[in-house]
Amino acid sequence: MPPQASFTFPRGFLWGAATAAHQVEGQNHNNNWSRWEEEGHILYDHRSGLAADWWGGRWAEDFDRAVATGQNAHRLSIEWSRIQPEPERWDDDALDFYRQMVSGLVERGLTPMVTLHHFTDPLWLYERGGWEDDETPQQFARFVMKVVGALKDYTNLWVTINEPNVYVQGGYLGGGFPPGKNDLATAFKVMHNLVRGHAYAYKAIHYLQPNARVGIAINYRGFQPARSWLPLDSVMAGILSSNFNDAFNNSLVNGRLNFAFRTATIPEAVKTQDFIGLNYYTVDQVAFNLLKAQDLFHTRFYPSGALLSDTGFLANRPEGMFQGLRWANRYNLPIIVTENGVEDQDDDLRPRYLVEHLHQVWRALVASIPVKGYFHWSLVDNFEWERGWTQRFGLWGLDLDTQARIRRASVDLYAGICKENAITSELVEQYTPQIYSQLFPG
Ligand code: IFM
Repeated sequence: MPPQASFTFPRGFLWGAATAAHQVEGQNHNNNWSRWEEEGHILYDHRSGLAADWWGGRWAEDFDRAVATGQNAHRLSIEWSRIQPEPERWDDDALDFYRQMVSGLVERGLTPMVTLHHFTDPLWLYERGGWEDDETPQQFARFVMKVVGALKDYTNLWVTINEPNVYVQGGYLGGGFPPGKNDLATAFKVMHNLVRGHAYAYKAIHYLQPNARVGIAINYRGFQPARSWLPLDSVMAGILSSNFNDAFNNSLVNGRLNFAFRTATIPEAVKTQDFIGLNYYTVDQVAFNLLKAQDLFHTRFYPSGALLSDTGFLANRPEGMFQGLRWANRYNLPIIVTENGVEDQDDDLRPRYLVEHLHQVWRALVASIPVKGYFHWSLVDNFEWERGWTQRFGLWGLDLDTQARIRRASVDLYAGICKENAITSELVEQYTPQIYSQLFPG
């Protein structure tokens, strides 16, 4: 019998999963992603379709599952195109739907965290140029006022914009998101407007709810020089990190956006964050490559021998979680891990990925880094953007034909951790025996 030991988390730690409207709701027909799907840009021509049918009401059963399996929080997002289907029309029924959902979390004892923008834009906004349009930040603030007015009785924990860095990379630097552009100047303009949009939203939320806690969820990616002896690899890794990881959050500290080899001053953005939301998935090796002018002279890859997810999209690099948390701590604010997870249909890697990443969160806590919660991506399999249904990130699997939920072993592993508020040696022995001696040596 192995010795009893545990890595214990602080009392009140938030344990949850994260979801996003377009990925789980289904029946979204009025945003840039539904258009993108219709235009055939998704792998294998997949469509979000019914997704996990939350718009049909299945959110309730998924919240029941979350609470029955030990979670005490949930992060979800609001679909802008439902609340404001046209520039001058607000849909009160849609607002009511979200009111029911968010109060449904509270009734179940789950602390809600609400994201106001998670990749999708209403079609009318998209057709006007989306975040390329300098009016969009104000438009976003109007929408935010509407939502916060409706939901502020149920939550005070808000994420204004999910992964603005991925939104820009995906849509404006050739990453497979709408509108499918690849242009540094436009990418900079969009990033600039996203910072402004966040700042206006921050102020609007605090105006309506003085005790609100508002942040963004940044996608932090580790960039490691592939050859430590080659300065050009380090330079490239530094350029990637400062553009992808630092640019947005730094602008919220000093009011200066340094991105895509351009600079802008945005004084209204200073001090518009109450916590750092960290989405962490993996670390890339970065190599300078003179032949890759179209990729700004670098290649990125995972180290040989790394444990990869089903489609090779992610490598298991738990040490990057600790680095990400150390990075986040430079902003001297409380930190919430707003996403972390792996695509894994058969749940071969997920248990290990989960335990190793949470162990790094625990390490960060021991190093006095103020981590307040962890949201696993995701609760149930969902529509993975340009990768469609090829990637399965859910604790629960989803049978798209029947809408049946499939209980993966990770559900019970995570339930054990949430309920114990700890990674215990018993859980590790039961679910991830292959890393037992690594976690509990001797
Ligand atoms: O599914 C996405 C999510 O919408 C944003 N962060 C990364 C996840 C996994 O790809």
